[in-house]
Amino acid sequence: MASTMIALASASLPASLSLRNNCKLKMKRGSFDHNALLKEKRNSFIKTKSFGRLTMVVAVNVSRFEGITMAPPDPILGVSEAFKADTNEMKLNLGVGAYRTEELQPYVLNVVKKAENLMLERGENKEYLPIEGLAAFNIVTAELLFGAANSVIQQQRVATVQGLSGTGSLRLAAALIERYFPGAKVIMSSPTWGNHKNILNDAGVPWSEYRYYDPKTVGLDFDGMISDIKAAPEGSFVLLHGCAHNPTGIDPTPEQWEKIADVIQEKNHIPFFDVAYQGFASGSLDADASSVRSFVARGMELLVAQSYSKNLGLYAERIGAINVVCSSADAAERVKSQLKRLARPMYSNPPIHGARIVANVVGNPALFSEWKAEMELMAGRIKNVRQKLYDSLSAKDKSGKDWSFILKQIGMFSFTGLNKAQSDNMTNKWHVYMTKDGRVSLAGLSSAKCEYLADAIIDSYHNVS
Ligand code: PGU
Repeated sequence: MASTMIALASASLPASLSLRNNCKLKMKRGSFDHNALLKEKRNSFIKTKSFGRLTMVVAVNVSRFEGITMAPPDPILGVSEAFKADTNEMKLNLGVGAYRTEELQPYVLNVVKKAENLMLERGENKEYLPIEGLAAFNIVTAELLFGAANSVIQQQRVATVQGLSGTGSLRLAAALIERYFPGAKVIMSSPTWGNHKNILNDAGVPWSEYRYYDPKTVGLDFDGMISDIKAAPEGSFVLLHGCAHNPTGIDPTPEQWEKIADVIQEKNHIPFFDVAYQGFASGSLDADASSVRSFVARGMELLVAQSYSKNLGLYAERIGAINVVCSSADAAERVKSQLKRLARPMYSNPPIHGARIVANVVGNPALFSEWKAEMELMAGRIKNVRQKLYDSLSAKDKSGKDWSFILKQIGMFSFTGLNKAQSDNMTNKWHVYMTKDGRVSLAGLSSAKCEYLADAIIDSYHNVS
């Protein structure tokens, strides 16, 4: 194809490009892709002129990604990046919800190491998993969540698909909602884990919030929650944290859960649980699944996303599952087939390593009981620092402020009530890294650092408005 390139300076280019005047005039004869050209023109990096069958194209030597702006740092994972860059020796990373030892080191559970040794001994292969994931994992994960004797398991009414941890499992659920419940809304607590909104936005699922946290009582706004769930359009999906609500650490009581279930049933809504902390709230796997199980016991259909990031410390293995409880085995089979269909073009099939670890730990009675003991240890360490932080705050703060809300919260986090400016002070002055909503991860705190953290909180609370 004949084509001539002529160097030319263009006066009509954006000012930012004026220094880059090494533009080229491209002349082509015959056919030309006008649609592509029009697209380019819209980006204003290419100018055209037509002379009958001749088209002149001015192609500019700039990045085709020039129009892409810098994304802001992630409000949670971005905190770890900022922490790494800080050279102060007092620095403390209470941003991400990741368990640390008393020495503030990452922790690989002993049962995980044992399971990995077993896997190595067996010399297992690295073939692709089926789209739905490892069969042995899918069985144990549903049993762990609902209880092995639960009728939904016995009657095969659960569609379980291995997901890319909690996030990926939520994303699959969102894709299912978008495809099969078009226009249906997801309602979520205010506040909630920040990524919930991103996940639903990217899946194209509309959402709104229900009241949850009451800053006056630093507790649950139960009446607000109930009336907002009631007011949502019939058939909405109600996103609920199964236990250890993130970021507030405030969970409904068993009686309140029953009332929430009543309203959801009345309004024909569909519960959509996010269970990222089973075993981490109370130290007991069963107690932490009781909200989900009480809804299931009512015969409700529901969705549950699970994660093993925290309770087995498998953060980077990306292991979790989406479970859809259906009213019949037949419906569950169809739902599962569609979840697989959604997963296939997204990531094809999930990773095997974490799935094997979970299957080995949960499926082996000795390792399972060892896991429970280790989890109690982790949950216990967090409870200890929670108590110590409260004690330090109460002893040091002479203002009479009641800090007991810290003891009422459960799970990995404490929602301190510090505002953005106060949280900024925590980081800028005290080198305490935390999310800007006032959340601190107690899983990243040691007993030795409790007093320092208390000083930082008292200073930020009283001296910054
Ligand atoms: N759901 C909730 C409520 C969570 O808190 C988290 C993790 C997840 C799901 C997803 O975790 P996966 O690792 O995908 O299984 N939240 C932590 C971890 C950091 C993050 O934001 O991903 C946190 O610090 O809030």
